[in-house]
Amino acid sequence: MDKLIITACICGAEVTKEHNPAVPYTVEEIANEAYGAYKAGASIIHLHVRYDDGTPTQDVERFRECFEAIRAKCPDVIIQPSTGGAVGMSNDERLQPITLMPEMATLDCGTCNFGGDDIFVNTENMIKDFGEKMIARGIKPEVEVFDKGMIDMANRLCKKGYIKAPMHFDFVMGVNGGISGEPRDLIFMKESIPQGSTWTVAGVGRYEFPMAVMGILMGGHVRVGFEDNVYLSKGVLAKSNAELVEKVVRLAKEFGREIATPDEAREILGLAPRK
Ligand code: KMH
Ligand code: ZN
Repeated sequence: MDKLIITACICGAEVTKEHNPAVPYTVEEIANEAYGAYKAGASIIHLHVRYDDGTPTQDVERFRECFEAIRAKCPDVIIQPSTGGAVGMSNDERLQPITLMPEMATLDCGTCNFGGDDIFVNTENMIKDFGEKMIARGIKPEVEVFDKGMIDMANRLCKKGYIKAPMHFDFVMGVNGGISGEPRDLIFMKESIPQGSTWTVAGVGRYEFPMAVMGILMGGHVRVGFEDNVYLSKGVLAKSNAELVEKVVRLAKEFGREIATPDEAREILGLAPRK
């Protein structure tokens, strides 16, 4: 089995300091949270950024500042900006961070309800456009899927050349509007991707650690962080993203799975070696 790649989704666009005061907003807070997660064992930072008041933004200059601040503290970590941004953002707004030529970026492969009246829009043409733009820049997409139908969409678009094989999937499970995070759901998702793909699982809320354990056991990879869940255990807020990563590292060790460094993650994912 490959070593375990841990992705830390440190900030997100929806979670706020009201949910957990440790959610980072400022560039310094974001860099510190990224550094803590990296020291704990994360090799990928899935990055959303905020203005100082907590408003989510896809502003390229804010991303640039955060990239620089993170790289100053953890030069080898893989930074994976979001192209999902926040519900309601335009395509151009969402795509801004890919102009910074990151190694990876998210590619959300379908539209879904996102709680209440919110709809996270990703039409087929949007996915094709985002996919083509990533191919043109040599960016490896992290194919985010919130339901099984989105895997089917990614598979179709891969065959048509909008996404390069082998794909790397992120099964986001437990969003209010997507697939839930039961073991049978993860088995179904994993069995629906093409042979040779890699995958990670992001369990949302109470699904975070059960899905992490399943991911560790099934040979996948794991995403944790405040974007998905703010609790270390039932009713106990995590003090930092690092605490969530540390818990995954402990679980992985219990099951004999070693943790990948960023360079090992690059190799597993087929990214170019760091210069
Ligand atoms: N904030 C969500 C609406 C991504 O990063 O690509 C979308 C999201 C997905 O977080
Ligand atoms: Zn995200």
